[in-house]
Amino acid sequence: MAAANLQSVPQPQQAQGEEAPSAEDVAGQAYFDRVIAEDSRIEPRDWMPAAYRKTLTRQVSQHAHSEIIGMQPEANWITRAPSLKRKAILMAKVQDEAGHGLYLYSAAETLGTPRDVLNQQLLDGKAKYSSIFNYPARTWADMGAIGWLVDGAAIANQVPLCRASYGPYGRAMVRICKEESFHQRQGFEILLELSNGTPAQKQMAQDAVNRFYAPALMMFGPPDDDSPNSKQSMAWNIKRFSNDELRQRFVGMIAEQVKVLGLTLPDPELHYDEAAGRWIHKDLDWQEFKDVISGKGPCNAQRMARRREAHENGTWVREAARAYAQKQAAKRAAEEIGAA
Ligand code: FAQ
Repeated sequence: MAAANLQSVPQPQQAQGEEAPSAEDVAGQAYFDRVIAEDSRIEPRDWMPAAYRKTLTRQVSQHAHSEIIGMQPEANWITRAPSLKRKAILMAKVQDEAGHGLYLYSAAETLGTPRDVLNQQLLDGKAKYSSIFNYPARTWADMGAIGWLVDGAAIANQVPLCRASYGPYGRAMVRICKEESFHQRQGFEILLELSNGTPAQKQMAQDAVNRFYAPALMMFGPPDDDSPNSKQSMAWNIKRFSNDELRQRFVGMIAEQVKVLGLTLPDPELHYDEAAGRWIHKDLDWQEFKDVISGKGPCNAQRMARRREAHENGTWVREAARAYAQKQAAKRAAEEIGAA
């Protein structure tokens, strides 16, 4: 960390009864403020405010949990995909999501909380994951709607996160976004093929879009007025756009793409208001959103039961990996003693 000139740094406000900040904290805060003002990056060994570390740990770990829980609705369809080629593509996509979870847990760990602890928070029902994965995937067309709408919303949200001020998170997002872009295209292609198929196939595609449209718009989070974290996260250059700004971009994008699909969005009010310079879409049911993120969505219980079961079933793998690591460490220690 670059040394800061302490005399030129305004002293942080000290509340009554609180200890005065140390010289290291004062210098650290000054360095942090300068990095953020220069739109540069904070790295794991740099000083950072406790609240910055906390909000990033929250967001990055919630994001990691979403990738892992998000494997379930699609994994359920691998055996039922309509051809070998479709199975292979879907399996690759689900594996990619597992990889995203792993990059994100690694990024979160650099903030100081071990992965086991983060994972336990999920298993205990104390950590959130994206609302969207609490909706069921009922038909094959839902694989198309998830790819097109859910991965599409994920890209709209995550491309700006490639510039997040925390280095490990921003770098993880670069690779994730490349893979998400393949995911979105595979979803679009599934819907396009169904839309050009029999009337029943086209209807199945339309039904899937109808069911996933509003939940996909809710992925961007509550409206700006009701988003407690946005302002500070934007001031810290973690988020680059507000929830509503990103929702706007996304709805504008899909309003055009749906025409190529030959389908419609279930939103008769959807139009671009030239005077206001924004898209007008239907009101979203924010009570439903609150219910879903507080555990009362259609599939919350099922998703968490499946995750806990998978964790239990993986016990022997973790034990074997630990035993192997201990054996390797003992071998290395013996070699070092022998070499001394
Ligand atoms: N679901 O103050 P804000 C994917 C929570 S990955 C659940 O606006 P913030 C890939 C929020 O955490 C999808 N909870 O919060 C894939 C906060 O909780 P708190 C995941 C939500 O953080 C595709 C509270 O509400 N993507 O899809 C949701 O500034 C297919 C107040 O909200 C990410 O995580 C929600 N939708 O903004 C995988 C992206 N929205 O404080 C498999 C990174 C809000 O009580 C298959 N995250 N909450 O703990 C972000 O960009 C932000 O965290 C937001 C929320 C935009 C999600």
